[in-house]
Amino acid sequence: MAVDYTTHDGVAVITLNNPPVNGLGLSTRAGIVDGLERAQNDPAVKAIVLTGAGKAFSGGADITEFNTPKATQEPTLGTVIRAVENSPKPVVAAIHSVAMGGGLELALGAHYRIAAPGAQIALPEVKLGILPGAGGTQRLPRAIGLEAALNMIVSGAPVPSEQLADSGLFDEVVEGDLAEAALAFARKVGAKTGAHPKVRDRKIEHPNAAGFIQFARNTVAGIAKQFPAPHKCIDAVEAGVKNGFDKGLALERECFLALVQTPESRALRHAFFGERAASKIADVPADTPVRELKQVGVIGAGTMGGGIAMNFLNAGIPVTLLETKQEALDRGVATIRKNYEATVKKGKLKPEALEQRMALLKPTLSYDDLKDADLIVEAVFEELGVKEQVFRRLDEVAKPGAILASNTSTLDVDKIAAFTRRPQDVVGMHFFSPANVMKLLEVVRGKETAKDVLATVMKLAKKIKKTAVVSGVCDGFIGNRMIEQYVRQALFMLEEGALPAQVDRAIEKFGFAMGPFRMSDLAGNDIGWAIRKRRYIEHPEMHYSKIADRLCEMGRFGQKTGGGWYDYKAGDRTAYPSKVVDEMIDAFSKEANTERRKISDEEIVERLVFALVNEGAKILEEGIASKASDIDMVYLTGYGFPLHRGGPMLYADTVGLYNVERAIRRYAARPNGDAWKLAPSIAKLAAEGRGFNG
Ligand code: T1G
Repeated sequence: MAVDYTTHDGVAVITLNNPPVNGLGLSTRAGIVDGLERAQNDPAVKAIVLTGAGKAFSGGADITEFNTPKATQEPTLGTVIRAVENSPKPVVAAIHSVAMGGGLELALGAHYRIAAPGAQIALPEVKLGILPGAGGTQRLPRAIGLEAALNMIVSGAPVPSEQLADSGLFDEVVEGDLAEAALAFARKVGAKTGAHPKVRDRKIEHPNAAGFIQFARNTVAGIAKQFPAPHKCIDAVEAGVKNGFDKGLALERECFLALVQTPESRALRHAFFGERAASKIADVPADTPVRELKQVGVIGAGTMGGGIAMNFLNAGIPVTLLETKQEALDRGVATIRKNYEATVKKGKLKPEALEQRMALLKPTLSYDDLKDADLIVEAVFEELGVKEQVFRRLDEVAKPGAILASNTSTLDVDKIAAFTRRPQDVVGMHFFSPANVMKLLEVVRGKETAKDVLATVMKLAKKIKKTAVVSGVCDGFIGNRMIEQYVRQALFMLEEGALPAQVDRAIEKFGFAMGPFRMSDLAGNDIGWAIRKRRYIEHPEMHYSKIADRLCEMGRFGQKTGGGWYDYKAGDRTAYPSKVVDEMIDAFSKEANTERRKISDEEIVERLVFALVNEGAKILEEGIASKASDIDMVYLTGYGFPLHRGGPMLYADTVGLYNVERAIRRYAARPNGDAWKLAPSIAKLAAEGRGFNG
């Protein structure tokens, strides 16, 4: 049973013991009810303490049980909380570390609550696309007031327990030994006669509840366009304010059961678990010893090198930043300082923290200064010859056991490793620009990369707050290899009848942060041009529309040249549709003897997204990515894929691989259809009625 029961001089202690975070799964829920009954039936027991073993009081309902029979099997959490609340003997919840979601709702059912300082208190359900489903929308407003409760429920943000010390939530916030304090408190209340206080009996006081709730609705309307849950949170709280506890509870339950079935909630839960699953590598045991990582070297003080260096400085790790020329080095250091100053100006960084971080930065022109680094990340020019020089030099200078990482975005990490006598210490760490902002880090595993190197880099990624996803070695790894197929389709559609603004608008309506043409104008159309030129030589069989080359031949590289797919005005980043480009596109279709046709938004979205899905399926087939959720995490954290759709692979599951397959076969039979080689796994999974994510 995931619950322990002990007694101590008249106090029964029910301890949740369901690692890792005392999720309130079925066996835990049943264990609590059993413990309560044992306590009621023991005349020596005068009071009951409810507490959690390990690292949490409770992290809430066991979300691995969602959408399984266990989730709604009795005793449900509602039943458990009613049993706690209706216990004739007083129940004291003793909270440490984490009381979240159902865990906090359970504590709210107790008659008393005491907490250690520093505990994270939250109702984060909204971040999973649902709402508190065990009375949280009714009890929390009665415990801490309407405003504080609604803020916590709609944001899902944790609040430290000491901040709630005077909120009416806790009877005591105790320093020192929580267990002892809980026993003492229980003995005290156990000696009392008469009824014990229930949160549900308190009133929700507010001078203008209707006004505040309307204000909350207006706020949510602005920020939660794609997500239904925040609105339902307000509905449930409002029902309790207007119609009383029981009616509010009934609406809460109704909303919960509806929300847990929504694709948005499935997407958010998928992202929650996907983030955690990404850090696990099947053949690298979780307890693999990691290498010491006290200081880092970064080679290259350009945009990428500077951004990469900031990640380590932000985590308090000293960085030696190497450049070949003093003025490039000075420029790089100045840019890092400027970035921090901008953060200070926004009030997100204290001035003294800026100086602390800059003090950790050691600029140099000499490789010898890298000799003590535990990890060296190169971010030099994306050309194999340049990488070769750097890695041969590192092989001489770096200490034994130093991890040598390349930030390459397209080159072969195995070839780079072969420039050294220590390929086992070489790994790819592909950051995304701006490197100090984007969460995604592709960790590229060479065929000889050592397991402890991977374990060390994955642990470091957590420390620098990156979502690290392991990729095998192939051209473009996971993200860029897929985006190449996405861009191919975008270009074909221009040839066939669409215009840049229409394509961007359609995919941005689907939820992408930025469409392919606005994105290309931002990144620089010349970058894609260089890759295509390489592609034409290495893969002449890969048919590309040459329309983007025509744009580059016009010198229209994007924002940096004042014009790309769109026109731009000085100092204004707005993308204005360009007459010149539209005419070029028209002319291009004529030269290609392509009869331009109207292309629907639906076709645009299908061809762009299924191009990602199809390539993602091949990446899984080849073992470049180990799981579909890894591919989704790459797209959610590095490519602006809409979170409410859960990533390309989950989206394909939502559409149904049967339908994805039919669409791909349809496009394969049309002009430019040679770009569509259906991934065999899509047909196989579709035939079995399965998806990528089970
Ligand atoms: N259920 C199942 N597993 C969970 C879990 C949960 N609620 N929370 C965490 N885990 C797993 C996680 O997958 C990971 O597993 C391990 O615990 C450590 O997590 C009715 C219905 C609690 C603050 O949304 O915010 O209650 O990878 O790496 O950084 O109203 O986990 O080790 O195998 O994040 O110390 C509401 C979600 C549920 C809380 C701990 N509760 N969890 O952070 O560890 S819905 C939540 C967190 C609900 C009721 C409704 C964090 C944490 P593995 P971790 P951490």
